[in-house]
Amino acid sequence: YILKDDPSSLDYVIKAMARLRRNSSRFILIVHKSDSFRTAISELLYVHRFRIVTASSGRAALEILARYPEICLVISGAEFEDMDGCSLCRKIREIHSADSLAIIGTWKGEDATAGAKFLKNGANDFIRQDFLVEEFYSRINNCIENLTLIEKLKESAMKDFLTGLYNRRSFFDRGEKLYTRTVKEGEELCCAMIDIDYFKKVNDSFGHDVGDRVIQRVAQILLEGVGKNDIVARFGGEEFCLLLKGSDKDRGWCLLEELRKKIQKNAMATTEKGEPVFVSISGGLCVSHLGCLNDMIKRADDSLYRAKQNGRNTIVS
Ligand code: GH3
Ligand code: MG
Ligand code: MG
Ligand code: MG
Repeated sequence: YILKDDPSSLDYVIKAMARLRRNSSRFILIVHKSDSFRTAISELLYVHRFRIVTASSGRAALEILARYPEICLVISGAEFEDMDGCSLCRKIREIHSADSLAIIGTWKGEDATAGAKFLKNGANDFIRQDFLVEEFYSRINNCIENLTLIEKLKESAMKDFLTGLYNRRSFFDRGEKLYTRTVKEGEELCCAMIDIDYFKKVNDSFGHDVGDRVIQRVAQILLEGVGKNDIVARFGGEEFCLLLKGSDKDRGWCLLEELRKKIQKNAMATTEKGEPVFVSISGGLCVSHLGCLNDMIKRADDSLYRAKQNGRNTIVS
């Protein structure tokens, strides 16, 4: 498919192949009743190091999809023993939305309506079975690049830009789930609100950039200090919220004390002149399961308020 006498086309193919390689650990499911078609498609994709799974029927395809959540693209034929390609698309779409799984429909013959049928039933794209290889790769590429873009957008919508921590919105999404899971498992959950003390002074004395770096460093220390089942989020400007799964009052308090001491002891940033910048944090803790996550946050916030009133640089539970 590389047109050797056409340099612009060659250039295009080389670039497309480089892009394909970057996406190369993606799983693709090929559903087709013909062994030879599945083999041919597998080989085309295999040279670009995609990981391939194949199925010969609609039911097998659905089973495989349930088993391999890594699959990001389904290439579906038009007709199987147990259902047709459009029914398969609909069944897939009942479970997997188009922003996490792409479907490309394919068919043999002259049916001019087949492409539209696939699209109407949930496919992202279609290609006739007598495709040009270059067109095939381009369509695969487009589907996967769109998914990658959506993943990046989702990720950046969830994360706080400055610190990379979860933002307030995704804190509530994830926090509610963690809360429910923890209650169900009969474990303790500890909620901590943390606020940097006299942070305005950092900005006023050293500038906003230094202030930003202090926030970043504090965020990093908090993140390093918690376990993999815990949640750390940037709640507001210089305010963080932690959810510690399975931590009772003592453990929560000890962890926060450790974090408080670590932050107080070490410079959180250095100014352009090389001066170290020190800050302290105050923290409020709430341990018992209250009516809901919101109530826990409110209680932790009340404790934080008392920590501030008690002179700051302290943890109140
Ligand atoms: P307290 O001990 O009572 O918490 O005092 P404080 O000065 O830390 O509290 P205050 O709420 O008065 O000030 C917080 C400051 O944080 C005000 C705001 O300008 C600053 N801030 C908020 N977000 C950011 C940010 O992203 N970067 C920087 N550099 N500053 C921020
Ligand atoms: Mg404040
Ligand atoms: Mg503050
Ligand atoms: Mg504050």
